[in-house]
Amino acid sequence: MEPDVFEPLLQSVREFVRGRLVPLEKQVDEEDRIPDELVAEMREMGFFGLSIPTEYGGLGLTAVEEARVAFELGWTSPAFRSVFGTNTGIGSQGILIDGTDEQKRTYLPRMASGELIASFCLTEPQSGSDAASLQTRAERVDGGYRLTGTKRYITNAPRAGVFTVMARTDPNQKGASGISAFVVDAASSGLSLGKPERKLGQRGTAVCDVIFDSCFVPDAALIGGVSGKGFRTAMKVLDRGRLNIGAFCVGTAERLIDEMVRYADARVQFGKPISDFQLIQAMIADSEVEKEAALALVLQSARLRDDLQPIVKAAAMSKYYASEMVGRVADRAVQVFGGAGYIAEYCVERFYRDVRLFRIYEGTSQIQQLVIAREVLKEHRQ
Ligand code: COS
Repeated sequence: MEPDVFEPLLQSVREFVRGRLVPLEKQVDEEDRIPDELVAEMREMGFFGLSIPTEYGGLGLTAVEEARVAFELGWTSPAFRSVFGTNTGIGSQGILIDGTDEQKRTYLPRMASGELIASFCLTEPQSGSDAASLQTRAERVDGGYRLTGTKRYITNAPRAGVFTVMARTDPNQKGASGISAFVVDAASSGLSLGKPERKLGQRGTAVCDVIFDSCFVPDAALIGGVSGKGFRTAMKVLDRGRLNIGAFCVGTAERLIDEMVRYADARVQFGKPISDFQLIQAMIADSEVEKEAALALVLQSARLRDDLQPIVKAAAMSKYYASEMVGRVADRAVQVFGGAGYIAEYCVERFYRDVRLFRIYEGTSQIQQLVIAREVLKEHRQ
């Protein structure tokens, strides 16, 4: 995007986040739902199509531009982003990266407009970090496949109109090669949803099981029209998703530092604002340094992606470092607030709960470490 188009867009996102979303954070946390009128406003702002190419009706942002938008969005509760985050991320990317032209034309424009919510089904009750061990079956039948199995903790499933589903098409291949990816309509017969989960944080984000009971999907639903490639599709989708989570964490850390500083300036103990005390300053300094380091890492990784370079290691490093970083920053924010930090009246209590998930979903910190180490070992052995 031209800077004279992108910069005003970024400014309008910032104003919407700070003026419209921040005042609703507490309500969303308490009611565990996003107001409908807000979803309509997000559609108007183009949020659902941030990363979807313009030819399919999206804004077609580059990875760097998307990261900069995520820095702004990270300023507020992650529940708001979850409304459209699967459309710009893991719900649409399988089709975008590996889908056929027809699949792209059929789904992406409606995802970009927000008319259709997309969601991503990889995790299962017995398959989390070991994604290649998934057990959901896709049996070949006349004209298509029948899917049977349960997908667990699926973000946005209660709102979704379509799912990207990873299922095993070759029961003789126990690992990654036997897995294929499908686009499955939420209205398909044999597809049902579990009850919405109650969670530690990120209230307002909708999460539940997606259950397939001999659910028929036509041949046209196979992503890319080829079987056995679904695991790789899922991994490519996650590479991109991880980069985005890293960016979002940077924005949240910025917000937490802002909260910390404002509180420390206002709170008086021992006759002066606690921001005058060096032990408080140390927490602010450490948070700022780590946030800036994460920001640099995320932007560098996004540039690699824009240059069409491999981002497996860069995306894993961004998510790993930024999610751990924001966990530490949230912890310090609670500490600076003292007793108030533990009270729900203050937003740091909520952010402390919300950021915990960043170290888990789209690959735990331990999986990121494993991915990073594998890549480093490969590079050095070469
Ligand atoms: N991009 C493209 N292809 C990839 C890839 C990537 N990022 N990562 C792996 N692959 C390919 C590999 O090249 C390999 O292909 P070949 O058999 O042709 O060589 C295949 O996929 C299997 O990869 P690998 O052997 O690395 O699989 P593992 O079972 O060892 O698993 C991890 C790899 C652990 C990294 C993977 O299962 C993972 O990311 N787990 C976490 C899952 C997750 O993030 N879940 C979150 C829920 S979704 S919100």
